[in-house]
Amino acid sequence: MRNRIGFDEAMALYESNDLNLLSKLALDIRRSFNGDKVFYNRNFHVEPSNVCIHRCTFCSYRRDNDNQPGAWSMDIEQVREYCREKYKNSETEVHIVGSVHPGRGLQYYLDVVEAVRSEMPAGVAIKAYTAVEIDDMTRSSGLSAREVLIALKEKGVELLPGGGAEIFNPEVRNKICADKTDGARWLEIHREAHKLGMRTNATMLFGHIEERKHRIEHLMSLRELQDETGGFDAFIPLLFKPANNPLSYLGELNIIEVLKTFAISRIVLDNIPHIKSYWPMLGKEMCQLALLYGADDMDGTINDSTKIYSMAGSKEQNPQMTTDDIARIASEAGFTAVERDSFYNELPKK
Ligand code: V47
Repeated sequence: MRNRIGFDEAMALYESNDLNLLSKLALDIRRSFNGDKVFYNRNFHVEPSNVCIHRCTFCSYRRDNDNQPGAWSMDIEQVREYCREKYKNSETEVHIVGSVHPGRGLQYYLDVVEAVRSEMPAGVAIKAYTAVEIDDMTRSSGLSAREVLIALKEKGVELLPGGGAEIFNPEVRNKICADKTDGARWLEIHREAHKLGMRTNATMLFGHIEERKHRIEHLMSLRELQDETGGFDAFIPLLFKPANNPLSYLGELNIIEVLKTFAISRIVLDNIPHIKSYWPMLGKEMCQLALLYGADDMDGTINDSTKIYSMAGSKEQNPQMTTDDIARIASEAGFTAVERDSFYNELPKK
């Protein structure tokens, strides 16, 4: 049994400026889980709307209503058309994430899943809806989280993305997203999903007003739930991007702290197999560097289908990568890119 790092030790590691040491510790753990593999998949996103009842201060994407400049909302036929446009015969996953639209209830979200399911060949997995969106579906429908999850599963959702976690600490959360699902509820919804046999991811939004201690607490809450259920596949540290949102004045976190945060995530989360280096948000260079600080998964090809990060100022304004680009980024950092499906089964080379 590996010696488990505690809160104080994690804080002490953050203090260290020995990045070589942090990299080595993180790489040892990533190797024990994943050898020298860097996983990726072929995927695209569907973002049905950016009109949202929540007023998260870190969000550059949300709009109040459908009449505001920059707002969009797809009807079901538009979701179908979008899938036909984005699907290039090789994708294995569709990731649906969007917003909590004031005029939509559970039925719309089920219809979106049904539309995606019917447009995609069998075998293409649907990863859909954050715990925040699911929590709002429980409110609009009067159903429990378990009932909503069962309904989504019946329509074809196979796994949940990790969004909406932000920072669990109530004081920080009250300052950045006071009006949405709290940390305890986020964890409860993932626990319910795990009990139903659904795999899920977890995220942490860092680099805004939170402090190191809040990040470590956040990681420890995830570690505790993972001890209980084993249902998380991947953890994604999401770096706050500061353009066009109410927290813009904060600017972007320095790269040293970003890399330390990847390493400490890898070290603390000794029971979550994968750490994702999400390139549409980090940019390709920082994504590559994060591979040397514990990340082993680059997410996917994306095919210019997500706007959350481009609207927040990411370098990747039209995010898309070929599998050759991904293989090169992995190999330049000393790793081997391996295509996976949504459940981390390795796929044969095409
Ligand atoms: O919860 C919003 C984040 C998340 C900003 O499971 C921002 O594989 C940085 O769910 N700067 C949603 N981040 C995205 C999400 C996701 C993303 C990638 C992979 C997976 C996965 C899931 O996006 C939100 C929020 O934390 N976000 N605005 C911003 N300005």
